[in-house]
Amino acid sequence: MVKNIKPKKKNRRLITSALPYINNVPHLGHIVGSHLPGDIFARYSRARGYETLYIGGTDENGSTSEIAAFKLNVPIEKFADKLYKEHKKIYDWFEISYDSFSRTSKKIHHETVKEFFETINKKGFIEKNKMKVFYSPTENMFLPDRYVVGECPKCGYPDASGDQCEKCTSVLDPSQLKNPKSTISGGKLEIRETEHLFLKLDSLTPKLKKWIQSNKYFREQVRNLAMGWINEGLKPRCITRDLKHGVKVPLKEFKEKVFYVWFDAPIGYVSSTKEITKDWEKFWKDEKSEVYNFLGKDNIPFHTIFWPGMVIANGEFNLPKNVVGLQYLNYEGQKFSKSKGIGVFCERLPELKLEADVWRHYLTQIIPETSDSEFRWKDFQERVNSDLIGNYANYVNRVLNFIYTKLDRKITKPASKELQEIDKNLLKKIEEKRKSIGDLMERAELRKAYAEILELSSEGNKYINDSEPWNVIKENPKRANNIFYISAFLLKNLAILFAPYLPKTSEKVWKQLNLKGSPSCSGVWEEAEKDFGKEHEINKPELIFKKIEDKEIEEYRKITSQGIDLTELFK
Ligand code: B3M
Ligand code: ZN
Repeated sequence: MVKNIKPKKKNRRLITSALPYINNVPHLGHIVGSHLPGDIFARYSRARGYETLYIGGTDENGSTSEIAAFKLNVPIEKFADKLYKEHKKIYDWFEISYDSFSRTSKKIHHETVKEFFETINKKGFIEKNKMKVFYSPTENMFLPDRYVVGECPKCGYPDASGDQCEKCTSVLDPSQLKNPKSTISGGKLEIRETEHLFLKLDSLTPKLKKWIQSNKYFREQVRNLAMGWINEGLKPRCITRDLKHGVKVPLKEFKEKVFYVWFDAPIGYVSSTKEITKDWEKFWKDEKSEVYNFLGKDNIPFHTIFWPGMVIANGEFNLPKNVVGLQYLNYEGQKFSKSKGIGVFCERLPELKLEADVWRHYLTQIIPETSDSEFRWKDFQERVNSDLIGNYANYVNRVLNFIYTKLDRKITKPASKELQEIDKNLLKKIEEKRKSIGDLMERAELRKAYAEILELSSEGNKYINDSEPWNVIKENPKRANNIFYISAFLLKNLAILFAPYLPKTSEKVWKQLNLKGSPSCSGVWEEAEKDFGKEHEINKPELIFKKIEDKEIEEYRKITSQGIDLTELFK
């Protein structure tokens, strides 16, 4: 019925979402800021037949987790075990389809970091140098990164931490902060000089610059941010810290130090891959393999400068094909804050008894792809009731119910000469949309692609309205059959196109259509062009979603604004 799309030889894809720190349980901002877009892209890549691995894990080293455990007076290992489970539970609930979700506390990771470092060191990209670091007389220790807060020298934000200002995303050295204080005692700090290891980013600049400038896929903001750093002039960056907790530096004179968390964490992508397949090198080093990173705004400098710098210095790994940097999500015009009860805290979501797909549907539409975006309950309700239910679920019901009740659950393939103009137009539109949606997905423009899929679903509703099958069937049952053969063909296409976004819903539609296999299986896009054959019977239709009422929204808001206090987890 529709022209064949030629299958082409597919590359391999390795997709990552930023490894979350485990100092807290994730909120919706974390989900839309990397896990959900990474997941949608991974599911899409599988559907297109790419040999795909979707890689994640928890970032457990460095001062962030150390401080969180310290504040609760819980040993770091116990703390990390618990928080890992809480994170994993939430990503599973959201149907985030990680092929590997590892931990940077694992032995395999420590070994991988050591090897990676040794290669860079051998190649001459590491140097020793002195660095000014904060020393706290009260605690009698050096205080790196998140142990120090102060004023950002670039934008004046008063709560910048030692390694980065969260507000303007500037990467800092702790000694650059103005009015620095200890986050533990609030006490004043002294500056002392100690010896550290540095990655020679300055000498990696030409290659980094070439990679950034020649990358066709980067979004404007990502490229501009990265070029901003290059233009400012890259300096050697310190990769060691005076901490106990982390990956030990494999050099005698540095054995009291650990690696800076942003040195070991990205290598976590590699160790997490290693953990699940002996073929990990195929995914990382083969030229037919593409790496995609999904991450939040504050992680952009690390994924466009620091980690690619490490990759270039190492010389054996592929540079990412796209670094998909997402902006921030706000909540009803404010910043998420667990302590102030502002936001939606994921650990409470299962209590609402709404399916994950309802959330995925709304969250997709507010992925902060090009600018910061807003979560609004009113908007949530409207978009679920109008787009998901009024448009898509309505289409599903109309098609399946008509076939089941009026056509004795059967559809028969129309002969080509029976096709009317209106049918041919719809078939053409399906083909065109599949192409444009595919193009958007390739560039990871997931929000736009989703809007196009919803539009295609509207086209389906319009087609049914315009062809008036409820009248037609009285005089011409054969014509009614033809209308629904084509409507069901569109529904099958929608199930495939929606599957990366609404995986469970697509499974249901697939079953009700009585199709074999799954709308999420590898290479399923090739199936989209195939019709149902000469004759096809569907299964009994079932309602897929329920409208959200005003009073429910109020209840949801109340429940989800109260995140679980971490102390509760350790009682
Ligand atoms: N853990 C930052 C964050 O959670 C950091 C990402 C690491 S990705 C290699 O936002
Ligand atoms: Zn700043």
